[in-house]
Amino acid sequence: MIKYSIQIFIFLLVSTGFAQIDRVNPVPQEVNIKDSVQLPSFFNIQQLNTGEATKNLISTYFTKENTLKKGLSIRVGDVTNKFKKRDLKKVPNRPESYYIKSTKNHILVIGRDAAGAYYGTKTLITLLSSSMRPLGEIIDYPDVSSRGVVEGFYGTPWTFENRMRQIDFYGANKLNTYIYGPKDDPYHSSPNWRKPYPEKEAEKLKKLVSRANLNHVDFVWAIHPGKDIKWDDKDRDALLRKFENMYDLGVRSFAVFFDDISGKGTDPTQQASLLNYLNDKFVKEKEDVRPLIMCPTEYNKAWSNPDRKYLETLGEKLDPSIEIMWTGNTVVADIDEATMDWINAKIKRKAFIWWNYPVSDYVRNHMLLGPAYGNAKTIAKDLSGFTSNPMEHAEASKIGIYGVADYTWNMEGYHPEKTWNKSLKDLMPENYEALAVFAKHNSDLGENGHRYRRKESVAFAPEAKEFLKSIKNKQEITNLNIIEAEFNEMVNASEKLLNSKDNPFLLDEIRPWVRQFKHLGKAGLSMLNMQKALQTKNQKEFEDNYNSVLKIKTEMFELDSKENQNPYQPGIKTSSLVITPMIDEAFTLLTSAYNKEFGESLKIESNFNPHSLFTNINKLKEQPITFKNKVLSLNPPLEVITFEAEDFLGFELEEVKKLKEVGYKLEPSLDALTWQLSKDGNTWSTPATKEANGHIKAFPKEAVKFIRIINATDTKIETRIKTLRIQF
Ligand code: LTM
Repeated sequence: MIKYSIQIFIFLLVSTGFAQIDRVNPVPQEVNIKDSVQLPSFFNIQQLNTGEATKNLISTYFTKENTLKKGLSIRVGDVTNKFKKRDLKKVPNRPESYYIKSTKNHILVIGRDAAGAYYGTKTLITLLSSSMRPLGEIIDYPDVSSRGVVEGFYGTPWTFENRMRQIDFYGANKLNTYIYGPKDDPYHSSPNWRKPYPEKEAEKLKKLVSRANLNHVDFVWAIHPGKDIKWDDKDRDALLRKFENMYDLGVRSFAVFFDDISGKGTDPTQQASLLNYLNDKFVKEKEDVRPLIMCPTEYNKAWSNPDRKYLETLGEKLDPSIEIMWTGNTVVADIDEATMDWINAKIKRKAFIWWNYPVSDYVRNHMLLGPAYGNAKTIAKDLSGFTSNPMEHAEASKIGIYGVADYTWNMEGYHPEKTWNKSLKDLMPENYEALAVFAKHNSDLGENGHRYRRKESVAFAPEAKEFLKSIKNKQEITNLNIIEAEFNEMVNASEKLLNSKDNPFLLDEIRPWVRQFKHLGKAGLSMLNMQKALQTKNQKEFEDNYNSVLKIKTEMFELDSKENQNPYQPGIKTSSLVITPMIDEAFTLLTSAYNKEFGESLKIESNFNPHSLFTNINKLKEQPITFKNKVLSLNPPLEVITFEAEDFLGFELEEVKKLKEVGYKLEPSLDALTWQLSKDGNTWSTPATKEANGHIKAFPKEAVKFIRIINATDTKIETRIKTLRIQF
């Protein structure tokens, strides 16, 4: 018995040491740990010429209290320092790599360079955060050279505090690139890109750059001048001057974005010549500025026009040192080998990936909290960088970014779900189980114009299907307990999160969605009670629960109408792939069954939208529309839309109907498109219009079935659609 207990004790000691390895993110390339020993109380740490960032990192763990000459010897350095030849040989010959050797008597951390020593130290500190210390070796290096985030979304840019926390998070997870390019920063885009930042903003950017340096993160400042750039010396000098301003704030990496623009700014020859000029007159002259990055106008395959030879022109004319960004086969896409082969051949270099995940600027009523998955594990050698475009919710985006850190460091060893679990523990160490319940049911985007979807409620989906099938076929429900447990879990997890003090930054962002999720769990429980009451033929019980579902639905509607009100996708949607439709469908089925059985006529609420989009423009065919409070509207796309002659966009109504008002608004403010109305889709009339605050309105007198705006001219119109709506 004693022998058995000792064995368990030894096993626990060793496994505690091993468990620390699992905490290291990203997963190291090669780990040879065979044993572990008790963590000593004192260390004798020597830092050999490895730079400011490592020094700072060391001071976070090794303090006066645990440092002593007689302590365990730890030597941290890079390959230029004095180490034994056989140890130096173990350091991979690649940038940012490191080697850790941990023996009973000492520990070595050797980086290939300053970044490698920094990452090695980071790993070491994680290994030392337990009562046991592993013995063995770690040989590690990143697969992708530029790894990180492009803050490139539309919507409210991250705050200074958000960004400081992000940069620390990148350092902690071995991401080395942060591209600053929020679409709605007026000094990044038109027309203010020409002006320097106001003093207060400049001061903040300066602090961000220093913080990035302390985390071995390359702070890349991007400019977006294409909406109104003139290809003349004046604007070229304005751009150079702006780069000089940013250089003075400490920025040493720059990008120029030409995405989502129309008109003169899209010319590839002019773009290449501007970039080459900046390369010659700025990058080369400064000597300490890293290679430029550019985002092309045709940044995905679906949008590339073979006749125009835009990408080929960039490929030929742009200096080979300049990186070119790429989002894949479409705007929002996962990347595979064929994607890389196609683009790399055109641009004559390795593309720099701009992955549009977990960005939610085109589905703003959703939270995207699932695992980061879908990209091929074999493309490391084909790309020059990989950055994730996040949500405007900085803290919540860390779930996806944590996955990107692991994927880009060690593609072969990447397991999305495993890393997702680790990320939840990292973000909410106390309440990660509650966070997991919330996150697993809040990962899909709902219907969207980009047709990009994510898995959601994966384990629960078959149960939901089975449940609905049983109700439909009036069979016994065999998985009632499982369904009930899930709804209870939703309510309990929400309560835990709403009362949690664990990561207030995250809670502030997700709170309205958690409240909605709790309502949904409760609606589910009341729906189950309807089912039970129907079985026992208890009419009162059924109607009480029916009313309870309606009451909760009203609360959900109010939350959806008050919180997160933006002009694009306002509101709060939760669990929209599996659980919400399941509860809605079950509610309808149970109410009809009840009405039939008891001869009642309880109303069956339905959010069904009987109207549809009516367009011949490919880019818009999947664009969602919303029907709410007697208003039918297009969820406006963010990108520039081209209306060729005769191209149209509008709605087809369920039946011929009388309308109060129709209106559209374009950016720039144009009345170039013409309203047309029709009863049958063949014969069209043009109503009189009125302009009000940039909206082109009409007040149809006749009832109609088709309503559209059309390019009735013979030249193409490139524009952004801000609003398209009809009011009944
Ligand atoms: O993706 C690129 C290159 N540009 C924009 C982004 O700013 C935006 O965040 C994403 C997602 O909506 N789509 C874009 O077109």
